[in-house]
Amino acid sequence: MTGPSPLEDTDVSQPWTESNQAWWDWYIGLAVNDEQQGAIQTANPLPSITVPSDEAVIAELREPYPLSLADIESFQANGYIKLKSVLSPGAVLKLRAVLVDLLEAAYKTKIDGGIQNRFLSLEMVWLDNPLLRAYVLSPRVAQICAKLLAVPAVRLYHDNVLSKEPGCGRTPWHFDDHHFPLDSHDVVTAWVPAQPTSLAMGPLAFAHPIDIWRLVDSVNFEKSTTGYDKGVAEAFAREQVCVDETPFEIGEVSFHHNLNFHTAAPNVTDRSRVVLANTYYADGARVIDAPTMVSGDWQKFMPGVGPGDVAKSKLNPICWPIATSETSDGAVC
Ligand SMILES: O=C(O)CCC(=O)C(=O)O
Ligand SMILES: [Fe+2]
Repeated sequence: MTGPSPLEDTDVSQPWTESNQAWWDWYIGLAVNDEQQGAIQTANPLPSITVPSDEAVIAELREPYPLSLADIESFQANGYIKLKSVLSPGAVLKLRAVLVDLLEAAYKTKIDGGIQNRFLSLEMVWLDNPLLRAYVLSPRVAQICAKLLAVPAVRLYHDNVLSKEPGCGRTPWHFDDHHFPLDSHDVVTAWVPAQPTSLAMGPLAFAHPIDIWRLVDSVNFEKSTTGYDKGVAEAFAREQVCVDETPFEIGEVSFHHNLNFHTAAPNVTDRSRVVLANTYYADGARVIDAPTMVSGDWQKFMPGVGPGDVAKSKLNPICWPIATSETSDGAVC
């Protein structure tokens, strides 16, 4: 059987023309996985607590988070930080319930064991759901992002509901600079797990410090093989790069820079690993001149914005600082 030549396989210049879900199906398939994955384990029960009202959660999502100078310095050195208690346990369980309902409706399956081995996604969920809008446009989360990046204002790029179903394999090594067609390095993703996330569920794992991307800059991206994931893993092993692969306790959220390299292990539990991953960027950033297929369905997230334009559509509200009538540019926040 003959596949594409190695040279053709590195050509990603064409745009992505399918859905965001098709993008994830393709992308997850680029990860190396062990032939024999361990047996599916029973996940610990979700904590049994009273879930707060919508109003209480919305108020919580506006409260400033006590971020320290050491947190900011750590993010800037390592390209990521994991922060505890960004959300209360009740706000996490409420998020999970809403996301599970949406996923079950969209995929006509039961989450937690209905579909096996897949990585399901949804995006733009904040547009139709007032509660999710509060999570995605959260001033608490966006202020953390602005402070970590040391920029005065951040906009939303997009939200992404990511559900790694039981039995789904690894997320390939990558940095998001490949994915987001922005000309800026002031870009950060808040990865918000919607349950406590054990090692067996495949928590996001981060290589550090931030500049280790240079070690793998010459590894060619291959669009139909596991070559890139393998090449990055081998280079990191050779150079003994440190990887932070630790569980997320309930309410813990990670923030990763678009130069940070990250991966995630398979989910070998019987519970879906549901996450809300929201990306924010410094106000003023532009779209790059030549987005690629790795940028996925980016135009959906910025209608009317073309290559080279300032990245500012009505779907990219400024989330921090909170808009006042004087500062509002008409975008919804
Ligand atoms: O959830 C995952 O496994 C991958 C997520 C990711 O790469 C991201 O949010 O940047
Ligand atoms: Fe990523």
